[in-house]
Amino acid sequence: MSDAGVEPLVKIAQEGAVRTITLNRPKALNSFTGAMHEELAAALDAAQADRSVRCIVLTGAGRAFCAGQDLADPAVAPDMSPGAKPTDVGNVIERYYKPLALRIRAMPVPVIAAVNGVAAGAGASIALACDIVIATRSASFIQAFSKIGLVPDAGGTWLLSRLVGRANALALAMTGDKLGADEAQRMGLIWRSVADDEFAGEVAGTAARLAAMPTAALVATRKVIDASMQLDYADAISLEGQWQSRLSAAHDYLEGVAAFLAKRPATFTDR
Ligand code: T3D
Repeated sequence: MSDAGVEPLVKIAQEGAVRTITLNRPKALNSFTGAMHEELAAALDAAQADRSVRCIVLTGAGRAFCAGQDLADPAVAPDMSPGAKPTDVGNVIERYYKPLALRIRAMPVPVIAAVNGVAAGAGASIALACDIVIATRSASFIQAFSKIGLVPDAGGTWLLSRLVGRANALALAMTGDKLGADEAQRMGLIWRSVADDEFAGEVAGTAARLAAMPTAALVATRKVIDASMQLDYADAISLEGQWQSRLSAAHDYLEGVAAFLAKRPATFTDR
């Protein structure tokens, strides 16, 4: 679908220390084109560089979060003409989705996926790459890849099996069945499914709460939890200790302890 002469493909808004980035191709269910990838990368660059940002919310405009790759994008759509060279989808993954997924997991602030509607294909993988996934009850997650002859990508295989175990991961990926938000929460795929009329408040409240917390420690928590998946128990404890050495020399630890002892709210500033 052409986006010529229309609104930005990614909208940016800020409230307090919370930066909301909205995928904005609602007519195509916010599916990814190369151009939308470029705008999203720029939005993440800007959020990373702006020290007033202490939490990012990634969401979608309209009724979907994101339907994955735009299958009609001329840059990636298969050329159906006889004898045409196949489109190498692997190149698209390397060029766009891998940097995006890695980027989200390395952001210097917590990232919330506010899944406002269907998250399909790479759209689901990108939502699951975020630190905390909150979905509206009517939202759903679809491993759409098998229906078009592909494997889950953009980190999908890695994330799915770790989040919900091999049995659930394989069944979701092979069937491509729609998984409702309540069931996704029950399975451990996401943090929380909330009633549609409470969704905006829940997302805003969680984001504001995280933004007021010790950002550097939250990001270190992500790093240690991710790293610990590859470590044995003893090495994970050592890694935790290394981070405690680093964090306990920083402002936020001293402030957190001082505030606790003085029975006052803490003001965290590290990022
Ligand atoms: O190059 C590569 O392939 C790289 C690989 C990337 C990884 C992937 O993400 S592969 C998976 C790609 N995504 C899909 O296969 C999902 C395709 N979409 C759907 O299955 C359905 O749209 C949904 C289940 C997500 C939602 O269904 P429904 O009935 O609520 O909506 P709809 O009517 O199907 O879609 C509404 C419109 O959005 C429609 O356009 P129209 O007819 O109103 O002009 C539909 O074509 C468009 N749309 C939805 N998904 C995509 C899309 N257009 C392009 N690409 C899409 N992925």
